[in-house]
Amino acid sequence: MLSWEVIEEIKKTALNELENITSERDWVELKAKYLGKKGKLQDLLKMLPTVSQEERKSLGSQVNEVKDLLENLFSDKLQEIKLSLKKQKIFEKKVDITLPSKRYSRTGRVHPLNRVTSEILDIFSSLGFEVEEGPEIEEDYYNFEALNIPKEHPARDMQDTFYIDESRLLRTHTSPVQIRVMEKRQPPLMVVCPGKVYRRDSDVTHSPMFHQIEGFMVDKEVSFSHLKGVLTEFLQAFFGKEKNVRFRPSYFPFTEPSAEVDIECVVCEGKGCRVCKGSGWLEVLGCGMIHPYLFSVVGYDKSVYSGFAFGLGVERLTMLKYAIDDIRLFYEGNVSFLEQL
Ligand code: FA5
Repeated sequence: MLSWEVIEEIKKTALNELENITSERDWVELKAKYLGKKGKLQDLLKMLPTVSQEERKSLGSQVNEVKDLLENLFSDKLQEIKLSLKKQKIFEKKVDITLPSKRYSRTGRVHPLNRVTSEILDIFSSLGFEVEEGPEIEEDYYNFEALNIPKEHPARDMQDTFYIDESRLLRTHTSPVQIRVMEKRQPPLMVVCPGKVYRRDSDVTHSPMFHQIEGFMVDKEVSFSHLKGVLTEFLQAFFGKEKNVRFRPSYFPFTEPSAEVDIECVVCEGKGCRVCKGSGWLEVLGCGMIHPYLFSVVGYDKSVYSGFAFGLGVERLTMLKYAIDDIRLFYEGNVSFLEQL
C-alpha cells in the first residue's frame, strides 16, 4: 500500500546505496533500479490510483520530489566517480622527472643569404662604411633617369624590368639608393645599401628576385685607386687573402670609367675549369667612378667632389664561396640544403 513511510523508506535505501557505489557500472545499474522505466519510483507512481483522492495529490508530489532529488544526486555522483577515476589514473601513472627532456635537432637558423649579407656588411663597416636602405618599389626616375639612363636609352635593355605603371617599377638594382642618399646628405659619404632587386631573368644563375649590395664613396679627391683598394681589401677579406683580384674595363651609364671585377677561380685556383669556363677568373661585381651627371642631378659641385661606386650580387658571392651551382636552391626552403651551409 502506498504511503508516506513507504516513499521515505525507498528514498533512504536509495541514498544509502548511492553512497556506497564507486564505479560507473554500479551507477548505471543503481540508476535503472530507482529511476529507470521499470524502477522503484515508477512503481510508486503506478500505485497512485490505488490511494484515496485526498492522499493522491500529496503522495504524488512527494514521489516527484524524491525523484528530482535522486536525479540530482545521481548526476553529482557520476561526476564524483569520474573525478576520482581521473585522480587514480594520474596517481598510477608514474613520471620520472629525472629523465632528459626531448631534444629538437632541427632548430631554426639564419638563412645563408642573410648570413653572407651580414658578413659583407661587417667587412664594409670595418672599413668605415655606413648602411642605408631604399624602397623596392621605385620610381623610373631614380632607377633609370637620374642614373643617366634616359627613356629609350639602349642601356635599359641591360636590365629587363617589371613595370608597375608608367612611372613606377620594381627596382632592377640598388644603384637608385645612391641618388636617394646623395639627395639628402652632403659629402663626405661612405655608404653601403643592401636590398632585394627584381629582373625578368630566370635560369640556374639568374633569379627574378635576388639581392644586391651597392656601395659608394664621395669626397674630395677620391680616385680609382681608392676604389681598387677598397674592393681588393673586401674581396680578400671575404674569399681569402691569397686570392688574386683583377679589374676589367666595362660599361655602366652611371660610372665613368667603369670596370668589372674578377676574382681568381675559387674552384681551380686560376688553372681553368668548368666553373670559370677555362679562364681561371670569376666575375663578381660591377663598379666605376661615379659619373659627373649624377652629381649634377643631386646638386653636388663636380669640380670639387669625385666618388666611386660598386654593385655586387649576394647570391653570386654566396654561390662562389660555397660552390653552389643552382641559384634556385636558395629559395626552395629545402632544409637539408640550408643545413649544409
Ligand atoms: C648592376 O646592377 C649595377 N647597378 C652595378 C653597379 C653599381 C655598377 C655601381 C657600377 C656602379 P649588373 O647588372 O652587372 O650591375 O648586376 C650586378 C650583379 O648582380 C652581377 O654581377 C650579378 O652578380 C648579380 N645579378 C645580376 N642579375 C642577376 C640575376 N638575375 N640573378 C642573380 N644575380 C644577378
